Amino acid sequence: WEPIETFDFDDVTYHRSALGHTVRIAFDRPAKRNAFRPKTVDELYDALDHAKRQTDVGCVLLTGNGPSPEDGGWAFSSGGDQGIRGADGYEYEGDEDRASEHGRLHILEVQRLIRHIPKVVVAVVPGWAVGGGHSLHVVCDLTIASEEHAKFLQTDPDVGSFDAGFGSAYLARQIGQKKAREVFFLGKTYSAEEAADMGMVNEAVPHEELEERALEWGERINAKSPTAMRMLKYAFNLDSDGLVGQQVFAGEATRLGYMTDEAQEGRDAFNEGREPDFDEFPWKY
Ligand code: 1HA
Repeated sequence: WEPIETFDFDDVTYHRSALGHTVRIAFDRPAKRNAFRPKTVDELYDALDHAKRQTDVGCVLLTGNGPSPEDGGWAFSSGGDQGIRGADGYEYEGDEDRASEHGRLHILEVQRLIRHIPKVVVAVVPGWAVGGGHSLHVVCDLTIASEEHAKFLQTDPDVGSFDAGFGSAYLARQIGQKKAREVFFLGKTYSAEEAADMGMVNEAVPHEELEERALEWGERINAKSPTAMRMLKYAFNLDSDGLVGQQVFAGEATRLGYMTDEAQEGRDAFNEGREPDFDEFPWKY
């Protein structure tokens, strides 16, 4: 991995694979099980947005650094940092420029970015995926998890929180209504293998091989047609994203349309002040 020097992050690391076209974005608060605070979310958003604009990158790995220097524990993310949760959201701590801002819940903006980024986002889960961290893995296109250390748990209602969007309703589309309700209502902890059996994890792999396997997935993904992959991701999203899903899919259809001689004739005719001549373009069936 080679570090991407564009940013000076504290809570997130951002790397690019030396060989291929995969980036690795990781929570970097291992002593707190990679809980996120507003600063973490800002950095995560900036890294994802930067990755989005790299036209030679097809796969983003989202993971959590570890182990914890305190006790050796591993985590993907334990969700919102409860220590800085204020009355109306998560507050900027120790950041004088932003300390006056109201509480934030903008991890939801990161969820939307993961949904809309025209690349495959893989959750690489080396340990705990809990609360808002669990919801993030749910939103990712694929999840690969450590056989030994990954644990999946929803604590939202234990701390008086609820992801009533993708974290719950989209999870139900992945694992079914009864199971999704069990995840939230009983708050059981599931291993990687159990989560794979439930359909919310694609593969459980030995911890030592986790990143290597994730990189292999990245290489497989990067070898495919970017346009086909983008259209497929948006097709999968469409029926759970409503009109926004249609808008995103339709935007890509428009792009494909713009690339035709037919659409370019329409543009050229306007710019040249003449009537468009579409005669050579068939009404295909
Ligand atoms: O639901 C939402 C949202 C919904 C809508 C819109 C926006 C949302 C934004 C966020 C969220 C949420 O994420 S709500 C759910 C918040 N997260 C939690 O309730 C999980 C809390 N953590 C735990 O349950 C456990 O720590 C753990 C199952 C993840 C790990 O347990 P373990 O291995 O026994 O470790 P533990 O000793 O508990 O934790 C290690 C250290 O990490 C502790 O600190 P220390 O005592 O060493 O100083 C612990 O306090 C800290 N830590 C862990 N998780 C968090 C945390 N500190 C702050 N916030 C955390 N989430």
